[in-house]
Formats: sequence, structure tokens, C-alpha cells
Amino acid sequence: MSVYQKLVTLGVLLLSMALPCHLRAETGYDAWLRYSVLTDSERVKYGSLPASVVVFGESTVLHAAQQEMVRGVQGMLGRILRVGKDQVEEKAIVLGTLDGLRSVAPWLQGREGLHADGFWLTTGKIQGFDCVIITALKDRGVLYGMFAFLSKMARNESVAALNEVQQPYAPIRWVDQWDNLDGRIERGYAGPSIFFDNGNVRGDLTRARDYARLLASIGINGCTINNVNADPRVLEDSFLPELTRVADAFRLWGVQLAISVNLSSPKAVGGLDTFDPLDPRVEQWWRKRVDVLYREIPDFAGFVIKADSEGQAGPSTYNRTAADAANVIARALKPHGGIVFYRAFVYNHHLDWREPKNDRAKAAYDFFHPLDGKFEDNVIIQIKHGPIDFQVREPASPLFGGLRSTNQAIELQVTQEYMGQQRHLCFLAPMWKEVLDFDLHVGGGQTPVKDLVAGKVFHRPTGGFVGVVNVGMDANWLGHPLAMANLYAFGRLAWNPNLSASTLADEWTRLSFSSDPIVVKTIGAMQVASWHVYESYTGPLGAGTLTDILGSHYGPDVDSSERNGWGQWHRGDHEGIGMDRTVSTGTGYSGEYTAAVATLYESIATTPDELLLFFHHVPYTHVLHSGKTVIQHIYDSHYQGAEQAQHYVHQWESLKGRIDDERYAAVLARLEYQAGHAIVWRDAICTWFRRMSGIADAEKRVGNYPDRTEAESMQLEGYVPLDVMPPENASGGKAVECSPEAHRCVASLRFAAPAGWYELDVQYFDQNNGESTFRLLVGEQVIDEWVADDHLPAVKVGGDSSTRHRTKKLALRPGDRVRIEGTPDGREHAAFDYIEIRPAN
Ligand code: GCV
Repeated sequence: MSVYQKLVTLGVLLLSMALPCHLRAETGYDAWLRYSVLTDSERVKYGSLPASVVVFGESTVLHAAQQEMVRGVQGMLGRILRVGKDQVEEKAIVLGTLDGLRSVAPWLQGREGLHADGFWLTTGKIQGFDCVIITALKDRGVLYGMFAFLSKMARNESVAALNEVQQPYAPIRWVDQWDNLDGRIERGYAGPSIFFDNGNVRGDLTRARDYARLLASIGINGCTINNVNADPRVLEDSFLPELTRVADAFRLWGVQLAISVNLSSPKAVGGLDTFDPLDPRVEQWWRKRVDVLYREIPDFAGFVIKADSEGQAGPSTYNRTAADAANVIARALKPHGGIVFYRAFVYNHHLDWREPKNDRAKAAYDFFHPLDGKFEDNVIIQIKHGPIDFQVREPASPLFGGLRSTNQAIELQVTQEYMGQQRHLCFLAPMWKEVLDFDLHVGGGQTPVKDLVAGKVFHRPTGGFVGVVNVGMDANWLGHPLAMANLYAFGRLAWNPNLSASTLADEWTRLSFSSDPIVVKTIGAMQVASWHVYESYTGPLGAGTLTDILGSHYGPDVDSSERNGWGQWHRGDHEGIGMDRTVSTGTGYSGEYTAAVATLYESIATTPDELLLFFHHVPYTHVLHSGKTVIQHIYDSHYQGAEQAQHYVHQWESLKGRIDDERYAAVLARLEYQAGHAIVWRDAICTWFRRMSGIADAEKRVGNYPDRTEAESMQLEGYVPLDVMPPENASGGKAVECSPEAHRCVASLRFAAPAGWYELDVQYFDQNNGESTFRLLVGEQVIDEWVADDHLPAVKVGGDSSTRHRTKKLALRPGDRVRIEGTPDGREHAAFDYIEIRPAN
């Protein structure tokens, strides 16, 4: 951080102390449960709200609901509700199950059709007093109703004369965390685990409890706390008390604990010499383990299994099927009401890339469709939303239509593994909506994915929605304050997939920031556009996210997808690009859909442009439905996307003073970073396609950067040129870095343009194995200084580490000597790529 930035931060801190309370400094920890004070005019609506909240019945969940109601009303209205129990003595907000209210409000019993977890908000007389009533079949439903009521108030909706029933779309609304026992999180981008540390469950589970509260507020009822690449130790006797503590922390908020288990556990920690699911000793081992678990955690939810995938042990070791493996565990869980999620993410990651018929996209369907109907009723097949792996654009997995006699759940990824890792803004609800609403035409009538997974189409006993979240110890849970919209949207869609993406963005913004119309409109617009923007500079036309798939999954690396066994191929070469997945000439994947969908994708003429390269291999000169050639679309889309990413910064700056300074600054920093990294993406991908296709950009932008001076062409002292791999990840394929013997290095140029105000960008490399310092000088004057101390997924110079530092409004005149001075640190050699100087606006 530069001295200047430090001063700004200090200033922000001091200022925030003096802010009016509706702009109090916030870390984001409260997420959408801020209950911030309503304005006088908003408060008028709640003038007649009762002064007490009475709970009928006894349970930790009901108690939590009552406490939360007090907290919420106090926050928003500044009134402290009187709490009561089992008796109404004045106008009151009443919380209780239908059963609990039977004696005092028999008239409520007439309400039919409430399902488990659903709730009813209504009004009526209880014991002679007018009451607001929040009721449900179960305690958890009352809790959900209470959160819905507070959410209405926070969004300034009327709560008078309520009569509203809400039912969740599906019974399964779970989140998975990929936390390892050592505290690291696989694909987690917001600090270490809130559950584990150093091989054990954390001593302080405050955050786990607060996470459960957030989850409950959006209707999530289950949470798997450990990585699907599961450590067998979670099933050891000694670990049980640890799990029990997490279950206790969750229980208050109606969130049931689940764990991922390793199929080899009977052998790895159980003392058996086998984990063959058909071996009676193995069956007995699972039964005993499960019985012991339920003795300590009676509301335990179940297990998640990743097997025969990416190195995880599986039933194939013994020539058994996924059904054999899932069922043996399901039978152990069944008497206790537990569930097994068996992940459909089973594929061979040593596929022969030379064989054109090989296709990873077919794997889930090929493995699981033949097993349809062979699973116990408490097994759920957990299916990633697309057939590959959370790429920026994939069609809906055909397996959703391939299971008619088996329960299923859709797996959505809230953690932005391939979507900018919470450093880039990418609101995923629009993408999820496209998949959930996609009609797979598997029965008569409409059969959208949301109905298939909810079990509505084939009348399955259970099914639903699972989100991979990976919150961490960062104060704001997911790293990027705006990324929490994804968790919110996931929960809300699991409850009601018919909500639109813009409604979700609107709700989330009001709850998380403010109802100021300008804030709601601006953030809503940014969120709703952001998936398309991200797609447009990282992987248009369905080619997949063109990232480093062998490493970070973060920066650009088009070639990394090819010539290896992982099967995320796009088949880009000098002639064209795209995977031919048709039945007629390709891998046959499109034939895994029913006829109506297969026909759509089989033909280039009917395949939508945005999925063209997922289904077809075409020459770069192929003309899209839009009228553009593929190659020109790729160039244009990257330039437009990167430009929109620059625009986010201005959109956000327009909100200064309308939201608290702490989150304003945090978001601004991320958006400025994203704006720079979008250009890294743009240049890398366009350069690769320009080189591969040999076709120039009709707009002459690619390879032509008028304001740019390459570092290697500046006058260097201590700096030496460096070839970057892949070459497109640095401008001109080269950067400069400090030579091993240099303690301080300088690159300089003589400014030659007319005198004026300029902005100057330094594109430098910020690795996580050192903290180099950079200074910008004009003549002898130090203009700016910063430290490369970000925590990017990068240990070398390249597309993951390439970062922009902008100095605004700099006075320059012809003849000025502009110098970049780098001081290396550790294994980071103060490398940089280029500078750009352009007139300041
Ligand atoms: C937990 C992808 C991710 C892995 C993840 C895997 C899965 O391959 O990169 O980190 O493993 O999906 O979903 O099991």
C-alpha cells in the first residue's frame, strides 16, 4: 500500500466515525441482515406494529426466532419489543407452529396445504388481542417466516393485513463447503475455514453460528462442512465430539449438519482390509458408524460422496457401481432419516485427447443414466449444472433429463472458481436462471430443470438445490462485498426459482446497502450485466472459460485446455475452433438430450450463438446469427467486455456518499483491479486468436496499443528482459524483471507528447511470494509508490499476477524523464510489463 493510500485509509476511518448512523462504517459481516435504521418516512409504515413478540412453544429454533425479531425491530425502528411466552396479553407478534397455537387460535387450523418448512404470515385475534401471526407446520418454518417478515420491513414493504403463504420449491436447499481439516479451503477465496483449523474443529464457532443464521434467513436447511475430496479422519471416533460442536452451533438456526465422506473409510480408518460396498463387513461398518453418529447428533443430515473422480477412491476399485456404493451407505442412514448425496461429477481425467470421439461432457450421463432406478430412495444424485465444470457458459446437463426414477439435485457454484474468484464482479443468478428455466422436454408438457431437480416431474420423494459456497474468515465472508449477492440469490432461488435475477439483485441491494433508488438502480444494473460482461472477456461463444485449467483457474491461458487428459478441450487451431459434439459428425453428446433439444443443438443453424463452440467446430470465418464472423465476434466481445469493466468503476464512483465509506472503498479497489485485469484478459485472448487465425481485427485494435510503451523498450538499469509463458500473457510476450544481483532497478523513458494532465498505468506483476515496491518518479520527484502485496493465485510472472496500478492526473511536459523504480522482495522480482500514458479526462 502506498503512503498516499495509507493516508486515504486513515482518513476514511476517521471520517467513518463521524458519519450519520445510516452510513455507519460496515465490514459486510452482517450481509443482508443489517437491520439498519429506517428513515422517519419509512418508519411511519410500522407505526401500529405491536410492542411485544410472544412465542408459543419451546425450542431453541423458536427462541432464536423470537430473539431475532427483537433484534431486527430494534435495529430498524429503535424499539425494544417486550418478549412473552405462551400467552398474549396485548397486541403482539405471535410466533408458533400450528400445533403450538392450536389451543389459542383454533381457527388457524383450517389452513391447508402448508408443507414442511413453509410458513404463513397472517393476522387475527388471539386471546382477545389483534395479532400479527407467523406460523408454520414446524419450528423451522416459523423461523423462515420471521426472517421473511423482517426482510419485508427492511425493504420497506407493508406488513399490515398480511395473509401470505410461502412454500419452498424443494425439500433440499443445502450448501456445501470445500473446507479441509487443516483450515484451507479448496477453491475458497475469502480466507481460511470458519470450521477447521490445524486438523480440528475451531475452538470458537461464533462464525459458524453466524453463518447458519445467514443461511437460515434465506431458507437453507443443510450444510456440508468439509471438502468433497474428503479426509477419512472425519469418521474417526475422536472426531465425533468435534462434529457435535458444529451441529450444536447450527441447530439454533435449523441448519442440519452434513459431512463429505471418503468411500475408502472402512479401510482407511475402519481397520478393514476392504471398502468393497458389497462386502458384508463393509456394510456393517457403515451401519455402526452411522448409528454412533446419530446417537450424538440426532438431527444429522447425511453424507456427500465424491467417488471415482479426480483421484478419489470409488466403487470401480471392486468393479461395483455407483449404486452399490451409494446404497450401502443409504441403508445405514435410512432408519435415522439421513440422506446420501452421490455426486455425478465422475469422469476420466486421463482421456486421450487425440481421439476425436472422446468427450468429458458425456461422462455424467454415461455413468448415471444406466443406473436410473437402482438407487435407494434416500440417495440423491448431485449434478453440476453443466456437463463440464462450472464454465462461464455451458448448456444444462442432460443428466437432469436422464434420471426419472432417481432423486436428483442441481449443484451450483457460488464460489467463483472459473468466474473471477471473487476479484471480478460476476453475479451468477442470470446464468443459474437460464439453466433452471431450460426446458429439457423429457415428459409431456414443460419440464424445466428446476422442476426436474425438485422432483416435481417424476414425483420423487426428495430433491432440490445445492450450492458450493466456501465462505471464509474474511470479515465480509466471500472477499468481494458484491459477491454475497450470489449466496443470497442461491438461497432465494432454492426457495423460489421463479424469482427473476433483477428481483434478486434488487432485494439484495436494498438489504445489503440501502433503498436509495440510485444505489438500488446502479448496483442492480452492475450485478445483472456482470455475468455477460465476464463471459465476453473470458470465454465467448461457449468455448469454455479460456483460463489456466491446469493451475489457478484464474487468469487467461487458452492453450492449457488442449493436449491433456482433462477434457476441457476447445479444439482451437489455425483453421477454427469448437468441439464437435454432434451425433452426425462429432462425439455424439447432443444425442444425450431428448429429440427436441438434441435437434436444436445438432444443427449449426439452430444452435444459439452463445453455445456455438460448445457444440460445433467451425472456421474462424463462420458467420454467426448476429452477422459477424466468429473471429470478429471474439475481438469485439473482448473489447466491449473490457470496456464495460472500466465502466463499473465510474458506476461505482457515482455512489460515493450514498453508502458507507468502508464498503465503498473495498468495492472500488476490487473494481479498479478488475478493470485492469479485464484488459490483461482482452489482450491475451485476442493475441492468441490473432496469432492462431492469422486474421486481423477489422477495427485494428488487436496488437495496436498507441499509448503503451513496452518495459523492455525503456532504458533499463538493473532490469532485464524476460520471456513470458504463455507469451500472450504479457504485452509483446516480454516483461522486465530485476536481475538477481540488483537491489533496485530502474526503467525510464523521455516523455515526448505535449504538456498537460495525464494518467499513467503501470502494468506490473503481483506474485504471492514476495512484496516488491514500486515507485513512479518524474525527474527526481516521487509521484507515486505502491507495494505488490495482493494475494493473487500467482507465484510467477503471467496472466494471474498481471496487475494495473493507475496514477491519475499527473502533470507532464515534453522532455520529462518518467522512471519506474522497482525494489524486489523474496522471489518476486519487481517485474512489470508496460506503461501506458494517456491524457487525463
Ligand atoms: C473439490 C473441480 C475443481 C476441484 C473440485 C472439483 C469437484 O475440478 O477444480 O477443486 O474439487 O471440481 O467439484 O469435485
